[in-house]
This record gives sequence, structure tokens and C-alpha cells, in this order.
Amino acid sequence: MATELTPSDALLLVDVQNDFCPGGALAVAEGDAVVPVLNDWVAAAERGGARVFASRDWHPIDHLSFAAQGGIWPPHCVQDTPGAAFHPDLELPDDAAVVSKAEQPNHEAYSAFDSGELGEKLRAAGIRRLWVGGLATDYCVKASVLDAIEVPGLEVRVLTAAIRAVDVAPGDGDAALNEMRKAGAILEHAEPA
Ligand code: VGL
Ligand code: ZN
Repeated sequence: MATELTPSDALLLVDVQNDFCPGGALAVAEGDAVVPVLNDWVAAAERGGARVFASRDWHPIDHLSFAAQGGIWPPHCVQDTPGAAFHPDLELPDDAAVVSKAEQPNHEAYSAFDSGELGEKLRAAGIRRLWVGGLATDYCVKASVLDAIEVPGLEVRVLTAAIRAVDVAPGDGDAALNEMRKAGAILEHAEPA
């Protein structure tokens, strides 16, 4: 079933960055496969007057999540490096709002809602439905979706064709989907109109 977006819809593209795609520092299998699907949703957002938000992992070089500081990840998405850039094929509208996160050395933030800024913008714009896709299912997509559900009056739809998992342990991505669904997110398999 095709879905039309309206001005009370918003699209959240989570961390569609080079380092999470094949060849990147923290590559997610088939991470780049989300790009064409998300481009279709961006086009639908532009047709329907829906807003587009794009989050990005935006770490300082000494971020606490990196192995050198005792964290679990290799260095990734370091501010102003090519790995932190959005995937070159992602067709971000000129008026898309970029939400940076985990920018401080001593603070981890998987959720695009971490700073409070995104929730406030959605509220101010009267957004009633949030459509979420991007990387990675079991980290930043999950954390963002779980926070989005807590925003009063916001229906949250996860674009299942436009997400991919890190799967540090096999099954993490599927478990994350179940967790999001149980928390109240709608798993959306439809394509945009
Ligand atoms: C992410 C691991 C570390 C993500 C960010 O965007 O899902 N995963 N930092
Ligand atoms: Zn990170």
C-alpha cells in the first residue's frame, strides 16, 4: 500500500554516514542499501510538504566510545572527516535539518533525541507522525525510535526496508525491531506514494 506524506509528517534519517556503510570504519552489512529507499521517502516528503531531519554521529577524536578510551567501537564518524559525511548518494533536501549527536568527548548518545532539540522542533512544527529509517537498527535507530515514542502525540513508524543492523551478536537487529514494536512503534513495510 502506498503512503502519502503531509505537512504533519516528518522523516528522520538516522546516521546515513559513510563510516556505517561498506568500506567505512564501522561498516554495517548492506548499510548503503538504505540510501535508494530513503531517497524515495525524501521525494515523497518533498511532494507532501513533510519535513526532513537527518541525524549524524559526530564524535571528537577522543570520544569515550572509541577503543583507545576503553569503549567498544573503533574510531568512527569523527567530526569533519569523510567518514562522518552523509552518504554521497543520499538526496538530502536543501532545507533538511541536521541533528548532530555525541559531540562531546565524555558523553555517548545513540538517540537523535538526546539533546532535546529534535523533540522540541517536532513539537513546534506540529508533527504527528515520524517516519524513521537509517543506521543502525540495533543502536541509533532503536534508541531514536524509543525516544520518539515518548514524545506526546507522536506516532512513530519504522521503515523496515530502510534500516540495517550492526548485529554485534547475531539476531540483535531482529531483537531491536521487536523491542521497538513492543514499545509502540509501527513497523512500516509500505513504499511511499
Ligand atoms: C551507532 C555505533 C556507534 C549508530 C553510532 O549510529 O547506530 N552505532 N555509534
Ligand atoms: Zn558512534
